[in-house]
Amino acid sequence: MKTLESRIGALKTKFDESLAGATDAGALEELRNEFLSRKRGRVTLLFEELKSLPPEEKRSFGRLVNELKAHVQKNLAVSLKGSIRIKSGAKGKLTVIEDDADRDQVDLTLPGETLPWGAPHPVMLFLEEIERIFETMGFSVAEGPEIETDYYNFEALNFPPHHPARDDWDTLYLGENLLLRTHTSPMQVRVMEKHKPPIRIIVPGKVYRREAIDPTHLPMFYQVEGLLVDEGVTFAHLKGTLDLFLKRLLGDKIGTRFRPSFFPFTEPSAEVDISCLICSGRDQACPVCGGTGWKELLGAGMINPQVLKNVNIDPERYSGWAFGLGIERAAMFCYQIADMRTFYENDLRFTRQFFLK
Ligand code: FA5
Repeated sequence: MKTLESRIGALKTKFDESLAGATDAGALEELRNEFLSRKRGRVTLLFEELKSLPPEEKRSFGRLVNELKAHVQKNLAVSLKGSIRIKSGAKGKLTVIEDDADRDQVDLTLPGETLPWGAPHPVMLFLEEIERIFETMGFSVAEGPEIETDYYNFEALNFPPHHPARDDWDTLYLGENLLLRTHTSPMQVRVMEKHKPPIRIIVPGKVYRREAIDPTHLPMFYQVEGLLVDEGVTFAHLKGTLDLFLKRLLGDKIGTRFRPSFFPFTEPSAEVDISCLICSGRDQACPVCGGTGWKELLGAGMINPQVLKNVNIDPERYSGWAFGLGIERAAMFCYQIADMRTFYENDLRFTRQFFLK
């Protein structure tokens, strides 16, 4: 056993010395053959010897031969991989030793690899534009949780349990009390709970709904909530602000229309339509406006006094308005896209063409 051990030790030393002297890929290949070739390799022959040993020696001898084999393989692999090895010569002169891994060598004269540029998603670019417009009007930007409680999403906004208006805002429930928010309006309550008037804020974010998907409806989309509370605030302020905002966002030619509507948390309530920029009312079969020439873009209204009471703001002294705008819906018109689903198909040919006007 001792002689076998010393033979293996000697072979390892020989291998290490030969490896240190191997200066090119040819020499490394020769070394590999000498030790590992299937017929006459030194390691292969040791395995042959193994067969004739008594069982008790086989185990310990086998382990040593396997260790030697692993040592040879590992060190040969490392040397072959090294793209360029630089050796210090006798007079300290550096020489570059080439091996067969030519493909790994660095050619400094070649142009570098170009990495693809990342860019914000068009919906995000559009959202930033909306934020900029409201910031110039003195609004600040806040964000809120996408997982909401029943209280903030519904109850504090005047939707008691079993209120039929809840049906329009069906969503995924996470347990009994938590749900994926169906609009950004819960943030009206959260903001008014924390801050006393004057309040002037917008809240962008994702919302979720049980929805039949079509060119203007998605089950997950972005909204921006707007909220203004102060003394002496009227519907005229709401109308003027939204009209100015929509013209700045979509251009002066845009037509706006306020239709009476119902939301439990605003009174009076309105839905705001803009003139259809896809067909300008000329296509009876327009997939966006259905030939009416108008498309709903947002819901709005004066904050219901009951909601103000819910957050301990005196409705005799203060009044306010709020609105909730669909971002993808507005972006469709801004970019003249006939189908909202295109935003989320991740087709780079589509997303790459966006830049703001
Ligand atoms: C609301 O969500 C109210 N929270 C808006 C509101 C806020 C009213 C403050 C009063 C005061 P509505 O469900 O209509 O309302 O949605 C608002 C806007 O979101 C719509 O006008 C539309 O632009 C967009 N929207 C609604 N459903 C979808 C959908 N499934 N896919 C894409 N956009 C949608």
